[in-house]
Amino acid sequence: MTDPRLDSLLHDCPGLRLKTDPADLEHYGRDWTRRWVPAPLAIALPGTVDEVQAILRWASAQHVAVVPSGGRTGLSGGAVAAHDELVLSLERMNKPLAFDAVDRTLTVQAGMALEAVHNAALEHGLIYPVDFAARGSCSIGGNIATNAGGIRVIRYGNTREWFFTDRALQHVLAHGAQAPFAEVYPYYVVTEFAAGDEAQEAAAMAAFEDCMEHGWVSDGVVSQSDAQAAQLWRLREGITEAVARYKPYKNDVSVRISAMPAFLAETQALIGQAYPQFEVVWFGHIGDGNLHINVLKPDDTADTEFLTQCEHVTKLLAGVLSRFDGSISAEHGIGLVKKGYLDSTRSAPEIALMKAVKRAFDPQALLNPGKVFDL
Ligand code: 2HG
Ligand code: ZN
Repeated sequence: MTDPRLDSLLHDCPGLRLKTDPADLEHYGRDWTRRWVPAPLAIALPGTVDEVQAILRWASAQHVAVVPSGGRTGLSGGAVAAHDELVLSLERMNKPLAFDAVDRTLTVQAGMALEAVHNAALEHGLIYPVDFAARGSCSIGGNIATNAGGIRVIRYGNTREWFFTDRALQHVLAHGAQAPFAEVYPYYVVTEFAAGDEAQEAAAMAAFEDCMEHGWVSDGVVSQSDAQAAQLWRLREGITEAVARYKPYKNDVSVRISAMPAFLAETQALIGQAYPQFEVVWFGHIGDGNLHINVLKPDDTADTEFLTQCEHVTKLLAGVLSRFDGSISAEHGIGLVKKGYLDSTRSAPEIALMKAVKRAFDPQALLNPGKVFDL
């Protein structure tokens, strides 16, 4: 161990698992944004709450900043460690702790993967309905920290509606998925109904037929098995992975559902004018007013040039959002990607209050510093 700070950490927390290999520093120092160069001091992998407490006591005494780390599937630079911070990975703290049959609550450690939480709930006959594509690797602690997908569940706990354009579909198909229709349509919606019995299933079919009759829907396919349902979900869930190679600049915005048609029209016009040279992939969770606008980087455009152009448009977009009373962060959190735009959708008194809360819990500003604002 070369850095004397780590000897002192091990002195205060004997037996703590630490990683310092360059490959580990890189792996644990970044999230899916891939924009910042990871440069943490080391990775601590505590196995118990006592160890977490000892690490934080040490960090506070030594004035070392700490970045908590789960599955690092975040898309807004919230889990990046690029300034000599200690990464506190919760990956070993991934177990269920308790189940209360009367309260119907499941208590789990923060590093448990979302999918494992689903399975643990199912074992007790319960459903944990929050769900998204990164379920196998993202952790429940990060989900809660960013409120990820917390408002996706639109009705009765597990009816979900998602929205996406043909451009998005083309990328997923190029990535190996199977086309749902022979025809090409401008927009696609995947809808999942939680039908408890045949009457509810018939009501879902009637709703679909009604949409066809009104001309709101041009075509449709209904899954006949769990495997087919999974194939349909793949068309939506595979988008992020399918476009990842283009290093997309991600906007993650929301407005009230009633404001969505007007907001969409204005934003599509703005983006069409501002980015004629870039491919823009739209998708999201239309049922809760949440849109992901991914701008793809052309291979021949330099990273910094691309970023400068995208940030310019994000400022314009922030202006539109503020008029629509929307938010620059629907569900991915603020992070390094969006902290510069926080004041476009949060007022000065709101930000002052948020800072006061942060200061009360973290007076030395050592806990994941600078990820929402600078103190
Ligand atoms: C989703 O809705 C995730 O699939 C990722 O929130 C969105 O990649 C994105 O921009
Ligand atoms: Zn999303």
